Amino acid sequence: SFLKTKEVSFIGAPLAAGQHQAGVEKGPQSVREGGMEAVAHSLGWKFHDVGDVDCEGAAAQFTGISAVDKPKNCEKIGLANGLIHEAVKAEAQKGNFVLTVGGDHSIASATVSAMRSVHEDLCVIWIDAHGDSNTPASSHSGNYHGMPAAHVMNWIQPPLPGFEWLKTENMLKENHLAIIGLRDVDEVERELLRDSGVAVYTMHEVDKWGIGQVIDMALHRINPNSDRPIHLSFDVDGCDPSIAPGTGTCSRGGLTFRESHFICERLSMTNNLVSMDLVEVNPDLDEPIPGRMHGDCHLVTAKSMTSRLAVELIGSALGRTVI
Ligand code: NNH
Ligand code: MN
Ligand code: MN
Ligand code: MN
Repeated sequence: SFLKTKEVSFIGAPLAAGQHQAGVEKGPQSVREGGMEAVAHSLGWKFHDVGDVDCEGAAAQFTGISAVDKPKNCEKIGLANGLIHEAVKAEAQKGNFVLTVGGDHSIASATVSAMRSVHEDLCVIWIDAHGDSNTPASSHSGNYHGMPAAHVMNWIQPPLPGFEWLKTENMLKENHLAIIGLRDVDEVERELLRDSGVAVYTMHEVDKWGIGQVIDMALHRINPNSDRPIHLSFDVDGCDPSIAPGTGTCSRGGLTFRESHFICERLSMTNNLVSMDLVEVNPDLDEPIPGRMHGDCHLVTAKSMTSRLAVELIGSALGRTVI
């Protein structure tokens, strides 16, 4: 294994400035309160809660007018992400499994580059309804959470203010990234992805091949000899809104409950998974769990649909099996 310990480092990354819906900063607390530590313990992991990165405090260091109009909040996100990057790097260097809970998906340029700085050969599975591969020029919204994959592959030039910590040597090669679950991609973003070495599996491929084949194909592309450490960046909006309503940009026709779990289970079974992001859980937009709808693990205490799904998915990535 690429891990030196059987310990999870939980990093809360309550960043919300990469999109416009309030509430996503409550994601880390909802996962904590949802029983994450108890679930990790039950699976044989020690659990180290690093606490929340002070994203607000970091962002407040920047006052005045941004040097760029896209992405919105560029310097603020850059400063917060710099702290997230350092926190992830420090935990990864201990040999712990690094679990970063957002916050919006903006944090992934910080987590992926941090993991890359520790593991030269890192490959990444990115679960999302969206491509997150916009550049400031291709983005309609200007929201940075639609850009972190592009950024961490070095597609954004010139360098963004606030991101001085993001070094070229920690960026990800295109052929080390697979994105699964896509169904909402912007026009120019589509061209960027088509012309790239990124392995892209939309919901059409999931329907055609089944999720089992899709993950095997994705792993074959980015990790052909099964000798590379794997980072999972899981945007909960990759899941169907019927199971994950509590997120800012819902898109119909997403991954089912079992497909979502299968991804996490399958990656856990590789024994190469070293880190995971679980992002875009917005407790303010979430819906209650119908009273008779039982979960499969009594240790999960989350009270609403998407927070509960988040804890359960992380449990699967940490090795939970039925028997
Ligand atoms: N592609 C759109 C944009 O760039 C939407 C991105 N929204 C996400 N990404 N939630 O995961 O603004
Ligand atoms: Mn510890
Ligand atoms: Mn995303
Ligand atoms: Mn998304």
